[in-house]
Amino acid sequence: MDKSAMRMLDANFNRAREALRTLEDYGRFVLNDSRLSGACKTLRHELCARMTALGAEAAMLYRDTPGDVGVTIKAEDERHRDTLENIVTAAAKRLTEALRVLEELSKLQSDVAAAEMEALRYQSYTLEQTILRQAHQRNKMPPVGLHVLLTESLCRHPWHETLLAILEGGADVVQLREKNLGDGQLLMRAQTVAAECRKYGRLSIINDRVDIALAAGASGVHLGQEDLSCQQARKLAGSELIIGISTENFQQARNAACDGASYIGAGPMFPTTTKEKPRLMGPAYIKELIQAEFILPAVAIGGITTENLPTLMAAGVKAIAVSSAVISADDPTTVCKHLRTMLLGADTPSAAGMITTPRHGAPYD
Ligand code: TZP
Ligand code: MG
Repeated sequence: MDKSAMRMLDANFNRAREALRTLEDYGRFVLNDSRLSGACKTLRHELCARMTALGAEAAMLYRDTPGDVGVTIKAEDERHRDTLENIVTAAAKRLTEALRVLEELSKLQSDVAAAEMEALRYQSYTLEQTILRQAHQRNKMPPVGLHVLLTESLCRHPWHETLLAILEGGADVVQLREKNLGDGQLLMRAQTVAAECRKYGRLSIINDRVDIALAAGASGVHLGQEDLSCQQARKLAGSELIIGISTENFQQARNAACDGASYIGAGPMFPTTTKEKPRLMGPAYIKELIQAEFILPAVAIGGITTENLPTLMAAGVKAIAVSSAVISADDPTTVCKHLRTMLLGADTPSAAGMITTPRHGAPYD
């Protein structure tokens, strides 16, 4: 390789390594995901080994930063990033771009060297997808708040009246949970829930049915372990729809995060008659998630009332999902306000808290 090729080799090796370090630290400090962080580290070490074989040490001798005409060329947005996720997106792009250049340069040495670099590039695409999928979902569901599950048969008052009562009471999220409605009726109900939630600036989630959630224009879908998998739901729904996954243990929570979930349900916390054949998990499970600083918002569910909520709060719980204690009550508005005040010290959601921050500027450089 001549001097110019060596300078390109040196610059792109640095780019790829620095980008990998950024991704590695995001996996480590933000996602708390040792597998992802470890995968970045392995890729970084493999890259270093390939580069040694290509003579990268010698390439460094040709480095001339003061004489580099590219140093002063800056894209408009390059110095500004709004979110950690924008930083990570830019790093992932930088990595794949740099690996492509290194692959091209490797062709000057041998077919084998180029094929090896190509293999690293493909690995980096998968890594990029896994990290960005998690990064993108991270801020979809506020980590604090009251979810109310709405099921007509459990309502003390007519369902629509109950819906308005819980919205008046400050529910941050309404989850429509109807197991026995025909598809047409379910869609109409979902459309009403989505529309009323939108008026109040709250989120609407449809239990079990990604198709109905999409058709109704709801904010999201909630799926159990026996429903359509999170991966399949993401394929159908794309990245925008909120996907919540019910989990009973840490492994299920970790899988949900990797598969593109936006939040997880954790429970049942306490005995409940709302869910059929519940397997009681108790507060210990959500405590484990909180202590591990789990990447996604965890919503405690199952038999939660104003009486037992303090036990969960003592474990650090910040988001709860409640059905019968609210919708079977004579005055759902008051129960919602009470739960919300206990949880957050305020009984009305601030609209600002519910809206995800818009992402300004192209996250590339
Ligand atoms: N998943 C775990 S417990 C539960 C679901 C759907 C039921 C929650 O309802 P309730 O009435 O608040 O116990
Ligand atoms: Mg289900």
